Amino acid sequence: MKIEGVELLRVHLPLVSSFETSSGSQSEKDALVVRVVADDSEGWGECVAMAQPVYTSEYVDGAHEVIRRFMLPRIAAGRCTSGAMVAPLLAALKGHRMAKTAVEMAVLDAELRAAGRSFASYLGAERTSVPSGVSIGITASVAELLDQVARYLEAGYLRIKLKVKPGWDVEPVRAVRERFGDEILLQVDANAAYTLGDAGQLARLDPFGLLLIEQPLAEDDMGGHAELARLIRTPVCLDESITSARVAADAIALGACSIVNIKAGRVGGYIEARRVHDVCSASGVPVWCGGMLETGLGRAANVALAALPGFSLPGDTSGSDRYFETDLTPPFVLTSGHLPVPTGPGLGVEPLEDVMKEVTVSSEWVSFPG
Ligand code: OSB
Ligand code: MG
Repeated sequence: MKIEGVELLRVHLPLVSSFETSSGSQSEKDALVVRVVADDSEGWGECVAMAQPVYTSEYVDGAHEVIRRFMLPRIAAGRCTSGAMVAPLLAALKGHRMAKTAVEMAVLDAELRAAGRSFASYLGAERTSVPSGVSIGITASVAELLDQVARYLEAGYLRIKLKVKPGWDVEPVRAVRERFGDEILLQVDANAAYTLGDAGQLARLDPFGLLLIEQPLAEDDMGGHAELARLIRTPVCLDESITSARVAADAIALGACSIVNIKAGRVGGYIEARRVHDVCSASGVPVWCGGMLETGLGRAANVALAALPGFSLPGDTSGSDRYFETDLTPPFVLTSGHLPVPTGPGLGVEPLEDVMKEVTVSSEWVSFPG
């Protein structure tokens, strides 16, 4: 495979409903799509960086800039011919893991399409479908939250995740348990909105039998999470804090988490995500696949990742219609609460040409020297 050039596209997709977390509200998906064109193939990547640096430090305009200015020249100069070469070629660049992931994903897709091999097979997936959970944003009222939970349970979602923040935690959790019972799989995600001083308040969630609490404290507060884990009964799961397989191993050794949310974009690639999975599996730590409101491109890769054997909890791998009226790709549709793992070469899905044309707001072509 010889890469001839890379197209960087920006697509704007309205969300079916705005998504509110402890760090703000979002009503549109602004995605950076990377299209690698090789002599014998083509590949697609999606950058999950959000419009603003409120989840992690990356943001989509910054990712676009760092890919164009620093990453593509290294990929070109390094005569990159495989997905596995991307991370080593970009290793001298610090951080920017979501940007790196998008480049790796596109190169890997091109490589695998040419080889007739699926992402799932490459990553070592063992399942043909994955159980789906749904992440529900903070709502204006408890009544509205209960309506949403009812709708998603009816649609077949196997696990509910509620976004929480100080002032919106025990009350919504209690309301959901009272209305839908103790049987439903329920977890919460704080997106780092608490401090260790809130341990008493977080312990008030103990009676509700939550699967886990995700990222209660700051990204860099490993010690705090370890201390908190000793003070509450709800298992602590880390999201933002887990930036690599090495960090995952340290977090587990420290007792900062007993469950890990894996997002490829957050750890710098699907290959590193597999390493996080391997590290956690070796320690008996369950993992699940997080999400970043991906289009069908990122969703296809996530579903393949979530089919690895250590992903023993339902992920934030929801159907396309939970996010978009019209997805970039043919939609992912839930069947009995599961999404099918694509089996075709590479991602197994491609953007729909007419949809792409409709939602693309800019594109640029970066030609690689012959
Ligand atoms: O913290 O898991 C998170 C979305 C954007 C950024 C961070 C998070 C999320 C979600 C939604 O919870 C997951 C999804 O459905 O894609
Ligand atoms: Mg999270």
